[in-house]
Amino acid sequence: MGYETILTAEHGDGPLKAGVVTLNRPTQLNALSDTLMNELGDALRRYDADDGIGCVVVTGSQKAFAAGADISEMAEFDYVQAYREDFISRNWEIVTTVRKPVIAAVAGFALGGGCELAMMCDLVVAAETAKFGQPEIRLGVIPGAGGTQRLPRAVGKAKAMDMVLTARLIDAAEAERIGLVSRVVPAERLMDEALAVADQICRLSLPSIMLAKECVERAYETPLAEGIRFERRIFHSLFGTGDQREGMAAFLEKRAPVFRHE
Ligand code: DAK
Repeated sequence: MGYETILTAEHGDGPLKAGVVTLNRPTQLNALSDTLMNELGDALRRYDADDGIGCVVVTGSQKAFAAGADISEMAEFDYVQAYREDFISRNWEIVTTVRKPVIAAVAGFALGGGCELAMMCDLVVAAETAKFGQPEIRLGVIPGAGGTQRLPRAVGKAKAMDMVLTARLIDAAEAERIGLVSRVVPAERLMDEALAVADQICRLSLPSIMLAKECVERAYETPLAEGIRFERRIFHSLFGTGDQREGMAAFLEKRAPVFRHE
């Protein structure tokens, strides 16, 4: 696509493939510049709209998933500029509007906006080398891409306050223990594991995958009774799909299902 700051590729041998986006500003440790976030948003939108794609993997390098928002771009901001340009909301929030699953494959630093970007994804697969943190307080600001909200929801107040108020970095083992990441693997296996998760998702029924994601997201936005009601309506609606018929018939006939994503 002629991107400057990301690479894109497709992976898989089934009818649905995984889109893979690699953040690619190695000399700045993948600092999340405005251009990078525009390009990431563009790639995610394209994959979300592509009928041949079942989910997306976002990754960085072995040294850094992303070392945060680009400090050199922010250093001279004033309040009016940050507000008028709708800094962060304008392009970062696109990540949260993707309806297909987004998997973060994280090695090395995931700091500030990098940690926040990982938290915007649905599932985080981390290398043993991964380090997560919200060090913005050392720059005289605070997390500005959802960190003060998503972190406590993911790991609870005690750990979130520790990370946000002291800038302490946590390693992959602690991140897994407190619920920030889904799986931890040796660094050399990171992409194999992330792509295996992606392949597994791509082989399932896309409508039920997308609706399952929407239901889990609802858990963050609604009281329990409303969330349960939402889930129940979605569950009922899935009996209108061919994939439900196929999935249950295949189970009873002791064969693999062939989902048509309809
Ligand atoms: N931005 C720009 N450049 C960065 C960068 C970043 N976040 N992180 C690293 N780099 C650059 C370094 O400047 C250096 O460039 P050169 O000097 O080679 O030109 C190169 O990447 C390599 O970095 P180091 O030489 O520092 O490498 P080390 O291995 O020694 O250290 C490190 C790695 C990750 C520990 C260190 O680079 C570091 O501490 N980086 C900054 C981490 C950080 O503070 N991240 C949080 C960024 S702030 C908002 C307000 C605030 C925010 C958002 C919104 N609103 C008002 C809405 C804040 C968001 C953030 O994410």
